[in-house]
Amino acid sequence: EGSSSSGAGKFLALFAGAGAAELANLLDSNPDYDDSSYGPVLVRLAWHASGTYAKTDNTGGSNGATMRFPTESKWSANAGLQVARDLLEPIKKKYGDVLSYSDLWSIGGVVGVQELGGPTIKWRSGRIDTHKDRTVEDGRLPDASREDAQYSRDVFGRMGFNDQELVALLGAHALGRCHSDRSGFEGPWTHSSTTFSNAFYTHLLDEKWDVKKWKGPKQYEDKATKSLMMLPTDMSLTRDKEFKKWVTIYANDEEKFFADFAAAYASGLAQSITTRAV
Ligand code: CCH
Repeated sequence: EGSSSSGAGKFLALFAGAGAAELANLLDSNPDYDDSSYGPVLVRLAWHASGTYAKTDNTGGSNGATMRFPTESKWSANAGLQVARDLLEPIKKKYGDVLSYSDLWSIGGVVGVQELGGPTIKWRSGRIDTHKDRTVEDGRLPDASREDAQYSRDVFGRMGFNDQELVALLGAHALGRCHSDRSGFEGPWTHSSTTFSNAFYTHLLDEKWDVKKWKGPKQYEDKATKSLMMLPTDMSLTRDKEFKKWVTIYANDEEKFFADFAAAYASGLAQSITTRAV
């Protein structure tokens, strides 16, 4: 990987040693947090920093770290991500001369996936923190209450992802949980929310899903245990023929899921640097 003038090459060298271990150590630094890992919320931070990308005009994306500014950090979609940004702050303090927030947040997601048993993700550096004027308009991150497949296809299409990549990326919901005080939704997708696996797809296909009866926003719960959840956007994957084809492939072949997830996540984290000069 060619290093840029940002000093990222130096960081990569550091990161391969002490930095990587320090970042990894942060993940289980608080046994009282959720299911005792910050991994899932780091994976989400990296995704939300990147998921604003629009391929047509190269706006948004991980390059720039505009979520540092209140305009973007206060979007309802980003509720709860302060936890992840604060967690990474000591690393920024220590390595800040060679490490931008945008590189740090993206590598946080990579370390999160890897430390929780997921595939190795190719990561590249070179993101530069930009001005708050580069913040894009709210509404680019997907709205979980939308159940029509075309909505998700359009949002991920704007980022440059096809159906297969969209379905592969959604498999990250094997990790972590919804928090009623963040998104309004509640609960985990799998019984092992700190293990990266293809369980999101196997549950989607194997469980029977009912609309949860509660005062909160519409979400689904599994009939058998009532302890797992699916968002309306997640459920749309079983109702579209092309999406369901990929759900079935990934439910039956975890290795293929790992490979396809790694490729799509890596490209999502890098989109705005591969196409925009730094
Ligand atoms: Fe997600 N996600 N996500 N998600 N997400 C939530 C939590 C996580 C959507 C909505 C939500 C991706 C795609 C989508 C993670 C990774 C990815 C929550 C709960 C909502 C709502 C937030 C809360 O309450 O804390 C929607 C809608 C889409 C697309 O349609 C993609 C893509 C990824 C990564 C590749 C992870 C991880 C979490 C768990 C976070 C945690 O704190 O445990």
